[in-house]
Amino acid sequence: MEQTFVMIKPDAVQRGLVGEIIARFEKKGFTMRGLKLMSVDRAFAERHYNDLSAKPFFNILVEYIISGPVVAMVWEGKNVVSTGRKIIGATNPAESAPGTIRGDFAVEIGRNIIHGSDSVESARKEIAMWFPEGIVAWESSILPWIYE
Ligand code: DAT
Ligand code: MG
Repeated sequence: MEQTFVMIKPDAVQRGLVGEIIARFEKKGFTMRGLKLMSVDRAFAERHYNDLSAKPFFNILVEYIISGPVVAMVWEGKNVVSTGRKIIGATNPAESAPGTIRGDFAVEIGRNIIHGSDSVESARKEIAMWFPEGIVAWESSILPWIYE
């Protein structure tokens, strides 16, 4: 089963949106395999966003991610990487559709409240980096009601 890494950013933690965001993935039918509140340091945030290091907004982005605690999660399910990105919505909340997390709760690109892996390969790398201790092995008992 596919897995993705999702991070609730510091603005959403401050705004009390953690429960709402988790509920969207839960109610969809995905399985939570990892969950922790943590603060990350600059070097860690820079490594997470390594692919964007040449972008002019890189430093602002890193400052944002280290500005408060974040919630790191692993979600599992069929096509969870691409479906998770759809649940999250477009990068710029000005273009995120209503009904998506960013479309419903965010206004600006620099406060877009959530991260989700963009491919199965990035998910693998991000899960290894954010959950070096491993994720939780369990099987949801409702899977036969989600999958035919
Ligand atoms: P996403 O988070 O949708 O995967 P991304 O990986 O391209 O988007 O960029 C990572 C984050 O960087 C994004 O959530 C917000 C910020 N960002 C992206 N493009 C930006 C831009 N043009 N100006 C300011 N911040 C930007
Ligand atoms: Mg990205």
